[in-house]
Amino acid sequence: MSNAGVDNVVENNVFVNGQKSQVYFNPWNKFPTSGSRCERNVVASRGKSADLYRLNRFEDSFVHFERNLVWADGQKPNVGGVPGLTRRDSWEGWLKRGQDQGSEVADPQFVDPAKGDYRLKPTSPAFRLGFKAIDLSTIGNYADPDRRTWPRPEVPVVRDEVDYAPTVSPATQPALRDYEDYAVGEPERGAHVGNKDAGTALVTDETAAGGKHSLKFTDAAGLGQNFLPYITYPFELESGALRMAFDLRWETGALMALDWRDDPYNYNMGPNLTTSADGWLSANGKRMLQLPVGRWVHLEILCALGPQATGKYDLTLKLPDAEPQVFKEVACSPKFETLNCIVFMAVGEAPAVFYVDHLALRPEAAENK
Ligand SMILES: [Ca+2]
Repeated sequence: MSNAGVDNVVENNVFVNGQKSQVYFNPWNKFPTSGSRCERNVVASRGKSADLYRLNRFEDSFVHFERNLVWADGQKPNVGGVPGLTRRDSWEGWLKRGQDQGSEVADPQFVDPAKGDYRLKPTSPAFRLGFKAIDLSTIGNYADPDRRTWPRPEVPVVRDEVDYAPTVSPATQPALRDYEDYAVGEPERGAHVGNKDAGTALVTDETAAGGKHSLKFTDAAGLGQNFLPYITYPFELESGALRMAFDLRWETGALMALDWRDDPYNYNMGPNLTTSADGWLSANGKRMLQLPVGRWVHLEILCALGPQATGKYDLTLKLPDAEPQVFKEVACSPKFETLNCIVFMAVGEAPAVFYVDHLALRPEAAENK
C-alpha cells in the first residue's frame, strides 16, 4: 500500500493473496501523488472476492502499470476504485485506458503455494515479462550474527488464521437475521461494523419487531465522521436480483441512511433510503412518507442487477395497521448494475437511535422479478 507520494517505483515483487486487495495506491489530499510506476510484478489472488488493485480516486498521472503478470485464480481481475470503471468490466476498462500494457493474465506457476512456496517455476510467464527471480535465502527469519533476536525458538510464532483463510464468499449472507441467537451487545455478524465511542450499532433487547432482540443504531455527537456508526454488508452480485426486507423502528431525530453501492468508495448509488430528523423517509432523494415515531414499519427493496439492471427498483412500505404501499420503479443511478455492499449508517451528529430487525437479504433469479 502506498499513501500518496511522487515517483515511487514498485517493481519485481510478488504480491499474493491479500484478502481485500493485492496492490493499493491511495492519494491524500494534502500530499502530491504522481509519477509512480508499478512494473514487472507478479500480482495474484485466490479469486473474485479480492481486488487485484485498489486505486482510490485514481488518475492516470498517479501510477503507471506495465508488464505485470496478474492472476485471479482464473477469474477476471478486479480493479477497484477507478472512477468510471464498473467492477464487472474493470479489467477491460483498465486496459483501454492504456494501463497494464504488456501485462498478462496468466497463472504465475508458483512452486508450491499450498506449502507457502511462492518461488516461480522456470516456465512461469513472469520471466518473459522481465521478472527476475528473487533470492529468498536472505529473506525471513534466519540466524545471523548481526541479528540479536531472531530466530528465537523459545517464542512461538503465532499467525492469525484469518491471514491464510480465503475471504468468505460474500454470497453467503444469511437469508434472514432476527438477532434472537445474538447476545445483547453483540455486533452484527458477516459484516463490517463501524463503532466509535458512544456511536454504536449493537444488538439490544430494548425492543424487537419479533422475539426479544433487534439491532440498535445509537448516534452521538462528536464522532468525527458523520457516517459513524455504520454496518457494511459485503456482496458480490453481478446478475439476478436482490430482495432486501427489514423492519425499522425510527425514533425522533434519527438520520438513517441505507445505501446499495457498486463499489465501497467510488460508487454509483443504487437503492438509497434516508430519514430526516422529522421522520420523512426518502428514496433516492424523493420523499415517500412520514414514519411514525417509535413504531415498527416494514420495508422491502427489490432491485435487478447486472444485465437486468434498469436503474430502477421497487420499494414496498408497510406502516403499522395499514396496507402495504408499493412504489414501482423508483429511480436510482442508471449506472448501478452490480452490488458490492449494502451500508446502514446513522448519519446524524447528535444523539438519536433507530432499530432494525428481521433483516432479510435474498438473492433471486432475475426471472422472479
Ligand atoms: Ca428480533
